[in-house]
Amino acid sequence: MSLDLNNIRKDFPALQRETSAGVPLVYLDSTATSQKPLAVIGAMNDFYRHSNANIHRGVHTLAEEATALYEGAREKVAAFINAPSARQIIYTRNTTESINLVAHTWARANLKAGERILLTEMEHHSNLVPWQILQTERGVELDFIPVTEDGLLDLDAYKTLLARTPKLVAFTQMSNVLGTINPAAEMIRLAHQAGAIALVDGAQSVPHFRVDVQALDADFLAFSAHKMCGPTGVGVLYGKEDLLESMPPFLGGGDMIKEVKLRSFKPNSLPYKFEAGTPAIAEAVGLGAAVDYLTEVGMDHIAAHEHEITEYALERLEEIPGVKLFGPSADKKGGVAAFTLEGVHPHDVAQILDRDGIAVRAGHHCAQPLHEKFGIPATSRASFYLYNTKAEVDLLANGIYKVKELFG
Ligand code: 7TS
Repeated sequence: MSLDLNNIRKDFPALQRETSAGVPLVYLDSTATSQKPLAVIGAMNDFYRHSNANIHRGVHTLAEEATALYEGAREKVAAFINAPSARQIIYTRNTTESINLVAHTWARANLKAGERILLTEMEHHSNLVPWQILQTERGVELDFIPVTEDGLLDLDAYKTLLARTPKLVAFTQMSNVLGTINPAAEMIRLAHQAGAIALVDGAQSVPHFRVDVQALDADFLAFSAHKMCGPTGVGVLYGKEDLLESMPPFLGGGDMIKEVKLRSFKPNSLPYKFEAGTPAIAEAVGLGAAVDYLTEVGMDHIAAHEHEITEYALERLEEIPGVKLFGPSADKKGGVAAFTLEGVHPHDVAQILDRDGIAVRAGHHCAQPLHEKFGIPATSRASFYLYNTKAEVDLLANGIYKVKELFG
C-alpha cells in the first residue's frame, strides 16, 4: 500500500526548491493549497501552446479541441466522485463560489423567513458567511451542531437540532483545523429522515480520500481544484439532477442561455445554466489532469499514506512539552495538525519554522468561531499530503524544539 515517495516528490517541481533562507523547502501547508505535479502544469501549458480557443462557440479546429478538453475534464471529475452524470458537475471558481451558488439560487428559491439552516461550529467561513447573508436578507434561522472538547461533532445534539426541521444541513466532511472526518453518510441519512437536504463542503475531503456522492447520497458537494493538485481559479459544485434542474440560474450572461430576447431569456440546460461567461478553460483542463494524477496514484493509497504520516506527526508533536494539539486522535482525522506552543504566538512559531524552510500556516485558518470555541485566537497548523515524508515531520518537531529554545 505504501507510496513511492521518491518518485512522487519528483513529480512536484516546487518540492525541489530551497526557500529564501537557502534551505530545502518542507511544505506543510497543503490544506491551504497543494503543490502541483508536472502532469498538471504540462496539461495547462499544452493547452495554451496548442489548443487555446474559446469553448462552445466555434466550429474551427481549435475551438472544437478546447471544448473537447474542457468537457473531457468534466467527465473525469464526474467519474472521480462517482456522479451519475457529467451534467451534474458545475464548474465554479472554488468551494466558496460553489456554496454561494447554492445560497443564491436554491436557498433564495426555497427558504422563507423563520425556516432553518443547520451548520456546525467547525465550519470554514465559506460555509458560514453565505448563510449569514441569507439570515440578514431573508430572516432564515441558523443552528449549529456543537463541537466537543476532543474536536468531534456532537451527534446527539445533531439529532436534537434536526427535530427543529431545518430545510438544509450544510457541513464540512473534514475540518481544515481539527482534521476531524465527520460521518457524512450517517449525517446525510439523518438529515434526509428529518426532511432536510444536505450540502457537503468537500474542500478538504475530496483531495484526500475517496468521496462517492452516490454512496453518501449527498444533495450538493463543493470542492476546489487547487487543494487537489490542480490549479487555482476552478472549483466544482456537484448537485442532484432534480435539484439543479429546479434551481434558477446564478449569474447571467453568455453560455448560460438558450435564447435571449430584449426583455427575456430562456436558460440553457445543465450544466451550462450555471456557467455564465468564458470560464477558466485551461484551469478546468488542469483539474482534469489532477484527477488523472490522483487516480493513477490511487486515492486509497493516498489516504493510507496520510494516515501514517498524521499518526507519526501527532506522536512526535505530543511528546514536545508545551505543545497542545487540537482535534481528535489520528484514527478520526485527516492530515492536519493544529497546535499551540505555550508562551509563543502561533505567528512567531510559523516565522521561526520558515527560517528552516518549514512552511506551516498560522492564524484562525478562516474558522474564527471554532477558535473562539476553544478560547484561542490562533493556532499554528501543519498539514500533510501525498508528497510529505516522516523525515519532514522530524524536521517540524526539531524546528519546534528550536522555537522553544529561542523563547526560553
Ligand atoms: N471549506 C473548507 C473546509 C476549507 O478548508 C476551505 C479552504 C474552503 C472551504 C474554501 O476554499 P476556497 O478554495 O474557496 O478558498 N481552506 C483554507 C485553509 O484551511 N487555509 O487556506 C484555505
